[in-house]
Amino acid sequence: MSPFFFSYIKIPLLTHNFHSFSAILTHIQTESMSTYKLTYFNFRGLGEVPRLVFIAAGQKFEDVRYERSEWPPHKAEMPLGQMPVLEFDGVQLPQSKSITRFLAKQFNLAGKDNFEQAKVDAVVDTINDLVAAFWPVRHEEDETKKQEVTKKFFDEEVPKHLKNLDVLAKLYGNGGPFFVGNNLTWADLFFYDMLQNLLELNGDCLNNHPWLKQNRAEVEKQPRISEYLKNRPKTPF
Ligand SMILES: N[C@@H](CCC(=O)N[C@@H](CS)C(=O)NCC(=O)O)C(=O)O
Repeated sequence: MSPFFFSYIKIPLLTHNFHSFSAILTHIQTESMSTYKLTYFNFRGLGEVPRLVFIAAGQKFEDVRYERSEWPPHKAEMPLGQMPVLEFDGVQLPQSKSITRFLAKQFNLAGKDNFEQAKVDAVVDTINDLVAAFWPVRHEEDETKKQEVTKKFFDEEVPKHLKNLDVLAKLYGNGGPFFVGNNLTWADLFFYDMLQNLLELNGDCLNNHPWLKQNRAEVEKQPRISEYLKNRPKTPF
């Protein structure tokens, strides 16, 4: 936007509601100039949900992806020696959930008000419980033990956590296809991505959860997401 645009539009502000209008202008100015760079490995992992937030919002961002072999010299560049890291207007922010929550708030994918945001967070924390239960499956190296923990996970853990998510969807979804308030939020994106890991191991795991299955279908249907899913790098996790 040219500087002329702002000097032109500021003239009537002197006689109108200066404070709110100038706040909007500041927001427009800041937003139009903001830059976003997300650095992570070249897989979905903890980087994919923030990527999906950018995509769903139609927000341009620099998607920097390191291969494992490229990582060691970059570790010291990151505040906590880990990724993902978001660089927002030149300042680094670590921690995947903090990054995603910030981006979701920036682009109105975090819930419309404070309480909706808390509902979204409750869904996110419930998905995190499922992620924590998945940890032993993901990290077991011994093939025989891996089969045992995987079976136990799908028999005992998954039904419990999916049931919890069904409960929250019923409480907060207003009868619609999204977890909170009839709108897509980052809770839907997080669930979409997490479930991909589970569905790759057991394609039937959502069969007793039609609402959750439909929720993923609705995410996939979002035009920008659907385009991105077709074109993103194919990675094992
Ligand atoms: N709590 C952090 C964990 C970050 C993390 O564990 N990142 C891993 C990749 S998934 C990493 O950077 N590993 C490389 C290293 O530690 O050198 C988050 O949620 O962002």
